Amino acid sequence: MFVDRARITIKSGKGGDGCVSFRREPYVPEGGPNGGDGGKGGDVIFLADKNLRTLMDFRYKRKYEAQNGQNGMKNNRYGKKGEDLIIKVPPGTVVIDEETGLVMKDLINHGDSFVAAKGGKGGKGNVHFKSSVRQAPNFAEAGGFSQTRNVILELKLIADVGLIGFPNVGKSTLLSISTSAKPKIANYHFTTITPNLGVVEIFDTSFVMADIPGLIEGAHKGAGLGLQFLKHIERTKLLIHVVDVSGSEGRDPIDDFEKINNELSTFSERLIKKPQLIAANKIDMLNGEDEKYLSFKKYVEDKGYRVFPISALINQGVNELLGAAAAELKRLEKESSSEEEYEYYDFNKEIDDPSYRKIYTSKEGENVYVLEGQQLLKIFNSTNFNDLGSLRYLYQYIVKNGAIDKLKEMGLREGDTIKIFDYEFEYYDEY
Ligand SMILES: Nc1nc2c(ncn2[C@@H]2O[C@H](COP(=O)(O)OP(=O)(O)OP(=O)(O)O)[C@@H](O)[C@H]2O)c(=O)[nH]1
Ligand SMILES: [Mg+2]
Repeated sequence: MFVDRARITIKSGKGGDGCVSFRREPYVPEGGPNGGDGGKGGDVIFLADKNLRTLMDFRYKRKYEAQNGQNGMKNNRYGKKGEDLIIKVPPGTVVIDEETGLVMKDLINHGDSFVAAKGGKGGKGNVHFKSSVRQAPNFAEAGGFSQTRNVILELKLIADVGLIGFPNVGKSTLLSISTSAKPKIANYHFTTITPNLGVVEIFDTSFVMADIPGLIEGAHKGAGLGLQFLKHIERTKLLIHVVDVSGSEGRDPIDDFEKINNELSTFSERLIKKPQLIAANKIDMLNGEDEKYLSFKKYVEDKGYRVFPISALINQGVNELLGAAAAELKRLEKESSSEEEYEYYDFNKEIDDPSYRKIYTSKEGENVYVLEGQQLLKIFNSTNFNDLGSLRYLYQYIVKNGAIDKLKEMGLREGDTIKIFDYEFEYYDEY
């Protein structure tokens, strides 16, 4: 089975919490703080591995979690770092953030990798919060959050040349005669239901050729098997458009040619702009009706394409076609490095410490301001509300981030209420 799309959920590890602890020594009544830091949570990393060819595994396992960081411990011991989770995917896999629909990374080559979900930072132990005025910090920092996201994996075959055409025109036959690939060949439509790849070796060079299921009218809308495979050929550099020029199924070659190109251009602008060589196949079946071929050839050449009369069955004309393909690839290589034009996910927008959202509400003439935010929640969760030092740390964080200034701009006055999650306090200037 060939699986070319999967949806999975990934979750990075939460950071370990910092520890609150104090030295306990005989004859030392008030030992200093010695709570160690929590370990960082593990990252979720995608890695392209050439030993994989499909996304099949992702059908059966859909949840992927990296390890949490261990909490800090007393005696200044660090919590262990959570282990990263490395998810191997075949080269050619595009990783898409489901929520935004944006491409996070295009893992083209073996060894390409990236971090798709960052592990939370380890929280600082209370040993870090000791100061001249705060000898016994009764709080520590909570570990950073884990990140959960749904990602879509899309595998696009990476071939240099794509074979396209109606069903039964001889695409697989051409692949089998040109490479060591052994695709199924039979005299009915949709013999090929998943793409096949083969390596063509010609002269002193080689290239990868992909045979995809036959296209039919409406393929761009999903008719036949077309749609899911059109995107595979988006990545090829060159197309070989195979046409049954003998019209053995009662269709007209010119009409076939136009219909397929029409599907390509409706699917994407880039696809129709790809260079095409035309393989006029099954010439062994012309039975003297050469003008059928000749009128096709003239029509197509007038449109600026090069035509190669071949018989894939009896291996006639195939070398000329493949030689031309190799030469065309060389030329294209010099011309450009065709990078995919995706809109990429912006990792910089992913703010580790989001500033607060400030929601202004008015209740019975009294103003209530609400502070929110991931980082704030983290500090809030670490706060020991019975400890003045801990409260002060929370408050300093708010001031340091300019939240009080912003609220003042919004009209914050003495006596107004500031709400932080389920905690409310009255604001006084001297804080
Ligand atoms: N006479 C003749 N028959 C051919 C030639 N090439 C392919 N065929 C026959 O055409 C039929 C279809 O060939 P395939 O290679 O399976 O065609 P395909 O384009 O891969 O078809 P789908 O996978 O269904 O899209 C088979 O019976 C082949 O033997 C040729 O050059 N001459
Ligand atoms: Mg086939």
